[in-house]
Amino acid sequence: MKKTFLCLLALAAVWSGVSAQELKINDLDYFETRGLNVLVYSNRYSPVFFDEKNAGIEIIHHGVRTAIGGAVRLHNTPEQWDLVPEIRDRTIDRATNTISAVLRYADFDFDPLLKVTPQGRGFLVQVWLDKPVPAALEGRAGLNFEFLPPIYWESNYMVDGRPGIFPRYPSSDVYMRPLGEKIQQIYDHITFDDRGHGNFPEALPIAQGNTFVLAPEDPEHRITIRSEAPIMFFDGRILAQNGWYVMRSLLPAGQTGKVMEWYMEANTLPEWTREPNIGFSQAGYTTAQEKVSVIELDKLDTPLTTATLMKIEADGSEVAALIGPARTWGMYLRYNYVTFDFSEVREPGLYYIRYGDTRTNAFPIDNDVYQGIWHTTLDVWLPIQMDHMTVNEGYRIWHGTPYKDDAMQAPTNHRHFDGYSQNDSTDTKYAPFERIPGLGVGGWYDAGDFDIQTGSHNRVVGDLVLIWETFNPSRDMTYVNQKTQYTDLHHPDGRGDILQQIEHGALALVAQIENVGHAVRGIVVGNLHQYHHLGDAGSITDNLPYNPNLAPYETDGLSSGTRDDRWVFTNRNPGSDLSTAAALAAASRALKEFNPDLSARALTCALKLWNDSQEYVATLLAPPAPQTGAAPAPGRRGGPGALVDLGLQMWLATGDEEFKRLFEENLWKALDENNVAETRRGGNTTAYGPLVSGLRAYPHADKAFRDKLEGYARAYKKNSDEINALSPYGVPMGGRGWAGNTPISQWAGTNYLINKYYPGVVTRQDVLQGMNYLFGTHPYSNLSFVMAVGVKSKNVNYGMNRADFSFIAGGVVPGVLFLQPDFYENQDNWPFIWAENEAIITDAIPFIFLGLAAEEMTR
Ligand SMILES: [Ca+2]
Ligand SMILES: [Ca+2]
Repeated sequence: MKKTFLCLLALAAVWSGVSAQELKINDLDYFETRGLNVLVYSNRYSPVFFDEKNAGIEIIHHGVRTAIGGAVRLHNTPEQWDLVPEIRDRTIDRATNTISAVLRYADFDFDPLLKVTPQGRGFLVQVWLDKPVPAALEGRAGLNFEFLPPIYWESNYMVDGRPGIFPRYPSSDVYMRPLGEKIQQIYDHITFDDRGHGNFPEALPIAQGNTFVLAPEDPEHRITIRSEAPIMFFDGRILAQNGWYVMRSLLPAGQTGKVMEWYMEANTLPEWTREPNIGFSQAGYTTAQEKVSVIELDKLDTPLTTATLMKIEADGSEVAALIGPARTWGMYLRYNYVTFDFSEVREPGLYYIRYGDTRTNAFPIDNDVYQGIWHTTLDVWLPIQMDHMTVNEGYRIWHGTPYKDDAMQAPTNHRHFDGYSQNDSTDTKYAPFERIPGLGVGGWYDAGDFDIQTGSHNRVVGDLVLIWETFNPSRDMTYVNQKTQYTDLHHPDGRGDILQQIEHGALALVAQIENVGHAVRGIVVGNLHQYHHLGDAGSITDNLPYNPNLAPYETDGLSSGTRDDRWVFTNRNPGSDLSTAAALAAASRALKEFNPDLSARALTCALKLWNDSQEYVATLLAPPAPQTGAAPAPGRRGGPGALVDLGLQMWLATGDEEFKRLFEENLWKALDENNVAETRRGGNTTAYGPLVSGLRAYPHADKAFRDKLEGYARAYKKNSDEINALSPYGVPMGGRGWAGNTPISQWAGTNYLINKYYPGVVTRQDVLQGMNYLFGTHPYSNLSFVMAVGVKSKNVNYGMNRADFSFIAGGVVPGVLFLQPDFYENQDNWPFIWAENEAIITDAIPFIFLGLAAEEMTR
């Protein structure tokens, strides 16, 4: 075996004569050659979600990120919540063309050094140790690399010359080990439900050898790995559907120095350039609107000087409608951009764009392209997310009624795995694990993980009321029955769907205040083996309240001995109380006639939260403490901004002048404190939240208020323009940690409100530009980010049906995720990257608003 290995090394030395293929560290500190990038810890593991499959040594192969997770790992097939190394140190050494990283597993005092150095046509990955592998990690610590399964589906591999087929679906072997041998997962949570057997599964390799070639038949994706230590091939999907293909070699016991070396070689196509990505709106354009395609080019591609808009007639014949200049925009991150303006084409019809040999799919130009553009999101996506409901569509049940056993008090001093925690107090009258009654009502999944996040619910209810009060949409395509907990799609019931959704959100929030006494952080499953649920949420729990007098898995038909009821994280947060009060005050207005009883209860709850918060409000109103170098007092965190929306919503709900004063005084303070267009970080809506509140007050305000607000609207427009000019897309790009579609929708929606009251300040185009972006004028691809809306949209999203590589129509995905140092990505063959593909409720509602705005503006 060793002899073969040496021969192959000699062969590699011959190939290495092709110097054009050599990887070099570029200005952005990653290895680059034409068609190939190797990133060494440019991206790190998440401190909250751990292994997001965005960290380690990563390979961008012909423009697509196909391999990740190059690291010393402790498992054959690491799951999201298995221990991840910290990165203690990362060194770029240009003199030796080496990037190295010191990894650390603190639990084992284990600090392997990883070194990556180009050699010949490939690169070496080495593991160096000061001390031998700790005894507890012998046979556990290994050099791993993970490969994206769909890239290698329908192709083969070769291990030491023997062929094999990449498994399209996982069915390789596993074996069970006693639980005592399990390396703890994050915070001692556990992903595997052992049903009381005290064991856990571990994957066995599919193949093993010293030379492993992925896809020998496919020059675009062929990768060769050679190692003196055997390389094992595992299918990570056997334990977790979001697992990747794993290549792994175990580190030897009892050795120090260079203990492992892989030679890796990713084949590159000669003179490869990435196919142009012609960005345009998959929803099409109105005849009068601005129409600019943004064409994303490989930086080595020679830009063409023209592009063509082709018109397609009913008989299939084609004619050039416009040959226009492809104007240089320039470099943005890793690509070069040109734009093609075809605004002058106003004749309704079907068109496509041709740029060199690349052509887009056909799309419409017509005056009604935005009419009803929001219907799928309201009619299909949002009702499917309804918690505490059976949701039916035609012949299909999307899910049964989930969480009939909601919910129990979370234990004290508990650190949960999804960002929740409970301190040493419950802040309620309930004991840990005691049932809190009345919570099995209302709310929405959020969204891939089925929890009730109160903060998101506040925003959704507030945004739905904004939609109701701005556009008054009476659309009724959904049957909702709260009494029988049954929702039926495409089944009008004589009641407006927006109001039914506001009611559904208000029911969940009111239930918290009435039964807990204040707003809670959220309601979520307590066991990690429940949390990663895929499919119908109606089966996450047994829907029977927990009964400690029964044994686990035993039931008397009314209760159960399995402690699977969701937990309520109840620590009181006055900032959260205020935003819940604002949402409930807003809901009380919208529901006044629709559901008078719930409307009154919502207002009572809002006033209770307000009255309970006076001490906290005083800290918000106090002048800022002089800077002492210490962290700001926690009470100041929200600043006056926390009172703006609260004051507005309470004023509009009660007519009380006290609230009007509270709103106005804090509005100007908040607008002065915040750079109102500071949206580029993505997800930060508080900065322009006060401006939206100000605009909402416009119809109720006097001339002095309106004139003063106009100044801030102008400042917002100026700042937005500066941010938007940073990219060729003309929108506030974000996307660090979580992709940026929500702030882009909100920015465009805010522009609608400004245009409505101050038409000279922003144009209609500032609204429609948000639509152009969401519908395909964006980096990476030109698919619509609104599932099933537009001619071509994304094929997968991170929803309840993600394991089926499917989507839920009308959902809006987060969009392009920024990966350090220069790569925007939105995978469409792999739904599991949530920061790109998880359609969430707080993204859907701003899109409905924007859709109604575009519909009205172009009617
Ligand atoms: Ca209805
Ligand atoms: Ca239960």
